Amino acid sequence: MADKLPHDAELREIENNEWRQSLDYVLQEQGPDRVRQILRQLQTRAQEKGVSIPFTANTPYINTIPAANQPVFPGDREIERRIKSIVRWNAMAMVVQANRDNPGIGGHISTYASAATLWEVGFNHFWRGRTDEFLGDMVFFQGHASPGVYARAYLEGRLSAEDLRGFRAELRPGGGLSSYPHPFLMPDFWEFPTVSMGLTAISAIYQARFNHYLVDRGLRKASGRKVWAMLGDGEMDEPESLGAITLASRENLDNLIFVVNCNLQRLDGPVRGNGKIIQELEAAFRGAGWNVLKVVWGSDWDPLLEKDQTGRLMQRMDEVLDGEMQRYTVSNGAYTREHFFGKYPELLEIVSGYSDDQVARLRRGGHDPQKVYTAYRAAIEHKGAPTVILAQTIKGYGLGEAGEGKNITHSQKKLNEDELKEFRTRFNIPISDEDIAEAPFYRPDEDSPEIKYLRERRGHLGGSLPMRVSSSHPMACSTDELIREYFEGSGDRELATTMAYVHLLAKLLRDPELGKLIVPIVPDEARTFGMESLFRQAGIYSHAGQLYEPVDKGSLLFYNEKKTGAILEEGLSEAGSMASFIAAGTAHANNGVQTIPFYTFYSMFGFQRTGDQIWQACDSRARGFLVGATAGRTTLAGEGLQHQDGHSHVLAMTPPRVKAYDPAFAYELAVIIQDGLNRMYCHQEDWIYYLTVMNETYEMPAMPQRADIKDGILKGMYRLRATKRKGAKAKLRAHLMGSGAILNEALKAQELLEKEYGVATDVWSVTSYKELYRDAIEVDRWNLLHPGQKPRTPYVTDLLAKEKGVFVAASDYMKVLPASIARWFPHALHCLGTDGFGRSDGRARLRDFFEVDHRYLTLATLRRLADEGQLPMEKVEKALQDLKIDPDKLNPHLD
Ligand SMILES: Cc1ncc(C[n+]2csc(CCOP(=O)(O)OP(=O)(O)O)c2C)c(N)n1
Ligand SMILES: [Mg+2]
Repeated sequence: MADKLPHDAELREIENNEWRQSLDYVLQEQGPDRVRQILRQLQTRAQEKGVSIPFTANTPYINTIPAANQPVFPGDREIERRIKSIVRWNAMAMVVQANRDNPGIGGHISTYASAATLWEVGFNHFWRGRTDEFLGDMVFFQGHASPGVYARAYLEGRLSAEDLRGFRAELRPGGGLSSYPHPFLMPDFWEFPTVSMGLTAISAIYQARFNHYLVDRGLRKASGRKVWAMLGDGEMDEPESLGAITLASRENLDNLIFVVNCNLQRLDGPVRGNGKIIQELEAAFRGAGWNVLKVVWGSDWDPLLEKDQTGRLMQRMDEVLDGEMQRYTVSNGAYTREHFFGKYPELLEIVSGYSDDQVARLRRGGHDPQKVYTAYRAAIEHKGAPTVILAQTIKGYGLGEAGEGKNITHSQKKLNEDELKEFRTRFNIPISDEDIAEAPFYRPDEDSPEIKYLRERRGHLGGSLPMRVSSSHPMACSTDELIREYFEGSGDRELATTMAYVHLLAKLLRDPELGKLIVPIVPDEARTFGMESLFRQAGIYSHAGQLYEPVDKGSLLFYNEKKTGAILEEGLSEAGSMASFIAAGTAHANNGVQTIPFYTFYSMFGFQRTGDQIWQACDSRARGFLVGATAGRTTLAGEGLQHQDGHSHVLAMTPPRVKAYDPAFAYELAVIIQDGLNRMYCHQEDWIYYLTVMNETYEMPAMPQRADIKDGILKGMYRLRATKRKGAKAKLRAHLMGSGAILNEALKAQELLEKEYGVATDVWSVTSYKELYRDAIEVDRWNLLHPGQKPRTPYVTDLLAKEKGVFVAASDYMKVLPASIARWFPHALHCLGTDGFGRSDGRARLRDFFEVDHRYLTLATLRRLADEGQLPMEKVEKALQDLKIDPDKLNPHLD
């Protein structure tokens, strides 16, 4: 309603004051809970009377914890500021030196410059190191701010100046420091690879949940460890950053703390120039049930807020856009006075006693140790929910003209002499004008107050971090009995490899030694793979237990949630499941216990969908089994284009620490899983085993009684069934290589070739093209580098050395897979495969469409024989007709 008379406005102001004073009184007399109660009551009352209160998940744009509630800062502010300045200098100098020695080598200055206070308060007061009794807090450091971690490790005496000079020069003699946190490259130092933006947040959430899981399963004692994720505000745009936050609140993960460094910039420019990233994130996290702590303004703003009787300053803070805040950073105090405070006369009034310099120096919350300490303390004390701290900072803080707050600052790698001087002077680093151009590192003496203080603080917190220690104990290798039954075959019972796998997994879970370490992980797909039998046996993990009676309680395989459950049923989240796989697969290092993850997923949604996390798992040195189920482009019938996986084995070629197998029979599967257990858990090798299993049922044969079989399975190929034709009957010779379910097509083709076409045919089972390829390139490399020595031969070449005839390979994956090893065959290899998009249809028609069934294997064999001049081409033409192959059919590669 518009004001009718001037005194209406006055009356309203009096009324406002009365309400405010009442609130102040209640707060003072009865505390915040009572205030909350009354406000809720008033809200309900208003709603009853038909007054709708618009929903807002936001609080005003001020610090969540008011100055009056701040704890006393326990440290020595002055010494901590000195230490921070020195870390800042060295972090900057590392990048400058690296780019001077090797122009264009890259690195980041501005990110750590903005995060320094957020990290130093953590290092000095919160982040606990690893001791004999306590495994330490887990800190995920924002990847491209790594120079800050290295620079601190230098002051702590963990790295030398020479080490710092090796930043981004890992291949120099003696090695160097990796650009980003890579446990694979620095296994004693980095714990969590973080630089693929977005993966940090989801990894930290599932890690925090996994830490509870270990306690609930009795594998570790509760210790109060915290998981800290230091994130960038631009990084929060990645779907994985926010995609799992409801899990953290649903699981009450009060052991988890996110710190988002809101420097309002990403790589190209502002994160939200036209809005406010802190408010946007606040709403998202509050909506998800997190404890949100905003650290927006530094202490210098407190007296201004106190003076702000009318609420105008708060209003202005709410209004101001991030793009404008960034503008104030690059402008002087007069500009900020005019444009920020100048919008309302009463604001100009409250800074009237401030010089322009003072206005310019009004600090952002994330650069104020008191404010940061206050938030961190509240975060570690908060119970029942995870906490996110949203701290406003300035990107490139301290770089001045060289980039502070500028849009180019992310890419700033060099500072000229004047800029170095300015930086040195601003942070008071004792480096002379003569030396400045070199940007030398600076470390105070061992007995200086700074080094003593820093050591005392880290000593108090249990030692340095990050620090990676692989500390679990090797297991005994005694699985022979367990897997023996799979060597015997299934008789006339038809099984799918998925069934054999689930059967074996169930046995492993029952094993007295291994069972407690097995972590079955599955997205919302257990029933698809026939894994529901494990629900009852192993239980589905739920910290809360099962608070309801499941609808299928009466059935044998009821939905069985329990606190000690082993299965991580992650719902429909392959990304979440991968994050759990990494947490379980790295427990040997990060939790001192060797859990064994078996992550079973729809194979199409593995390497294709979460390939970056699989890469991250390898970098993390995770160990475990990835099991792509319902695999094979033509074996998974009906599902069509987005489900039928005919390329995961090609993608599995890419991560160096992945072994990939495409077994056809239960005994092959068992041999491979046993090898995985032996290597990873008995011999402590860092591997990930990828296995594809299928849902086509057939009789599982017994393992041939030959000494070379196991070795062949693991090396990637063995002769499964040799021809019975000998002598004159074996003039025409062929070898068929089959894998997975397509191996059965090769066996069928063998019969056809032998009976109908008189070709003596051997069938070989290829369990792993990747293993064959890896071995062959190793041998090639060795030969190249050792010209004076007797050349070695690859396994596949040795195996086929005496074989005559033609060679044809077929799998349910792309042709490039067998083609990858073709050049080590004694003769040309004809490759069949499933390049192209899948179709929804039955197996027989799919195999015809993709040209991988026994008919095509037969045709390809005859064609090769004709090409070699051993058969007239007319025979091939005739066979094409006999086999009912239509040469004008759709082309699966393109159609
Ligand atoms: C998935 C992914 N995409 C792109 C990059 C390249 N990259 C590195 S840092 C960065 C910007 C990060 O901005 P922000 O999260 O705000 O961090 P800041 O440096 O501002 O602290 C980009 C795009 C990456 N590391 N990961
Ligand atoms: Mg940023």
